[in-house]
Amino acid sequence: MSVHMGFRWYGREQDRITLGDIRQIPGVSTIVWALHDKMPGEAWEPEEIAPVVGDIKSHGFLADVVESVNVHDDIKTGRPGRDRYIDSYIRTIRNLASFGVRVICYNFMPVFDWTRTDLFHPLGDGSTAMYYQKNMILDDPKEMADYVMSFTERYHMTFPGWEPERMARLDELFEEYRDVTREKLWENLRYFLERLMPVCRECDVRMAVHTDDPPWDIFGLPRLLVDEKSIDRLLKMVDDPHNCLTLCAGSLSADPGNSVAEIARRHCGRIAFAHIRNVRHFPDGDFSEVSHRDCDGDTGVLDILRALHDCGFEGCIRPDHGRHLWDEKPGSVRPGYGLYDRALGIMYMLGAWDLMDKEDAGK
Ligand code: DNO
Repeated sequence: MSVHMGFRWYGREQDRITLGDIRQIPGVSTIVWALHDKMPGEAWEPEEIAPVVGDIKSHGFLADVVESVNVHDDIKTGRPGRDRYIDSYIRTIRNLASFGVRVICYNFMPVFDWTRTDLFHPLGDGSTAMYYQKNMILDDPKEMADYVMSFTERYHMTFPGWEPERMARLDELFEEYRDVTREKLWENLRYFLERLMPVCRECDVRMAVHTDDPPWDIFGLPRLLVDEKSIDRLLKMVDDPHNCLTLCAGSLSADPGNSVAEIARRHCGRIAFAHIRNVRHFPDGDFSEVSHRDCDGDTGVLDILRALHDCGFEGCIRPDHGRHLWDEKPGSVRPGYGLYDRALGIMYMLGAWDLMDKEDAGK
């Protein structure tokens, strides 16, 4: 069963890694891409999509998975402006579909996307990785936002979900989310998906919501997609095969109570996209990202791959954050998205997958 292996690429302007570099990693069929200079809420136009898809295809890759089309805060908070932004989201879906895009990853996290307290934490072997120190994420979101944004300022590197324009109005954003309880956020997600589904059916595009990272509330903001129960709720709430999940192994497994392999088995048909990475837990709730190798962390990478393989998963799998190795230093690498460790992660996953294929063939 051939595996559909992806690699996230930030585009010619924003990534030092080239499509030619990625070509040299065995087994990559799909470039996971986005128009990284678009603000949430802006429609992606055909003339902007065409050159990127053309570039990707001319290197022999598929361009059928997009990560992410970010969702405007008015949609998440349910403010009156939301319909206008949903209309422009729908326009983006249609435009992407016309270029063969079949999976759109997005998230529904309030204010912040992924959250870490150290982007280059030493691992003891000379490499660094992203790290989350729980007691630093308590009351003051500013400190953490300033830390992440200091990389943007110093190295002119913007991170999806951490748009400087949004971070500059952090107080206002927190104010907008003040009355958005967990139930309201669920309701707003339902409203958004119900408006999208007819277009997704028509264009055969699967919306794949990313699980929340980390999978718990931060700074008093509710987070929805955190465990098996909440994923059940999402998929039942809008029970359409185009309402799907991005199974992010590392996000879910930051909570030791989650079994990602079980979630994969339970919902295989509704997982449109899988992110595989590994985290190591510490007793105080801190966690560190580590190599993709199963025994280096607590995620259960091999069990997850086994679960996906057993259920005939045919969606795209990509290595997720990697460590920063060798010459990858702040400024020269996008945190979590260096070349080397993700390439190693791919080889590890392909090794496991090929072996499972071989075992099955011999049965
Ligand atoms: C982090 C990523 C996330 C993801 C978004 C999806 O590296 O996994 O930023 O792309 O949450 O919208």
